[in-house]
Amino acid sequence: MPPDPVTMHGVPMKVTTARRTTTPAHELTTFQTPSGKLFVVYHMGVPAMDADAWRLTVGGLVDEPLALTLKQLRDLPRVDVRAFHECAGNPLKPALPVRRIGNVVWSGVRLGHVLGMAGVRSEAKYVWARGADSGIYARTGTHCDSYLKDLPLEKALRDEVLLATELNGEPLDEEHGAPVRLVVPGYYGTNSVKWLAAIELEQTRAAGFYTTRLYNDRTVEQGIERVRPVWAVAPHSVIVSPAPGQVLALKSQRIWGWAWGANEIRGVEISADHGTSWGAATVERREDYCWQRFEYGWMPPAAGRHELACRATDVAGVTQPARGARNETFHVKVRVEGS
Ligand SMILES: Nc1nc2c(c(=O)[nH]1)N[C@H]1C(S)=C(S)[C@@H](COP(=O)(O)O)O[C@H]1N2
Ligand SMILES: [Mo]
Repeated sequence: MPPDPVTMHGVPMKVTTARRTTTPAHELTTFQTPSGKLFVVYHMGVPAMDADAWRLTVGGLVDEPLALTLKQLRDLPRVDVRAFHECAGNPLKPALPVRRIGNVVWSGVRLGHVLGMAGVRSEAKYVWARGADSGIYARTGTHCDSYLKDLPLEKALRDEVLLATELNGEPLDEEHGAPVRLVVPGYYGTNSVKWLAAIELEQTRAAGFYTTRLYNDRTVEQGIERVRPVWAVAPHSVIVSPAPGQVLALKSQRIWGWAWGANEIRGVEISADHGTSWGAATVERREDYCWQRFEYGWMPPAAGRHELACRATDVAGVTQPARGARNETFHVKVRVEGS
């Protein structure tokens, strides 16, 4: 038997405070976001990982528990997955849009490959993933002995879900989860557990702070409270150009940006009149789990201040709401000069 994963969390913390960085949409000018421009989020700090001592334990409802070294993991078949990466935002204010987004290439081993080696028992329904970080979630003062998340086994077995060791072709750096992190394309970033230490196969959802108190969207439908785990990413879009406050000439302008979601985006619309009318942008097809570029030709009706908005609709027909959600419609204010 591998060691009980809980006892592995003797990993000392190198940094003991949270960090959250955001790159504004108008700086996301390239299809692949350079690692230095990719947002960073951690809730408790950065653990002092020792790559030589690192083991990934795989336990719970499996035929053969594993404890893989980094070398053993690296010797398994390696794949690349290109995907958008989006933070769900402040888990205490789930309706607040933060628009932490990027589009990167992850490389590593399919989680499904390792689960196949361990042999998942038929009773298993969820995969629990634990990071080696521990400490205090400062916003509530809650102490946690690990960052524990879960996802449905069905999603965990999909080809895009990786035990990643590289970001944009370089070894992961410590802030992005070195030596190994989970990556769950199509799901919010919170599920992509960094500094991965243990995988457990279970029948139920995990009873941790980050899976019960935080990261569950609560809505009331016909008087009944519904709780939805913050898993699949809702359709979302941002305008990259023009930038906020940009001064434009009174002539035809190209508006462009990115749209993404768990499902492919089938359309993006632009409004320059506070949502009274919308025009269809052209949208590129999706590759892997990447964001999709959209473009729209806009003729400013007059000089003066204007507000541009964009909203995406996915192939299931779901559209970004006007307000009150983390994926609410994005707006940018510009000024048009000329006669
Ligand atoms: N172990 C661990 N994994 C974590 C977190 C964390 O605090 N601890 N934060 C999550 C959140 S909320 C996000 S949005 C992503 C951010 O990944 P990045 O910093 O590599 O962009 O990591 C996720 N994985
Ligand atoms: Mo996040």
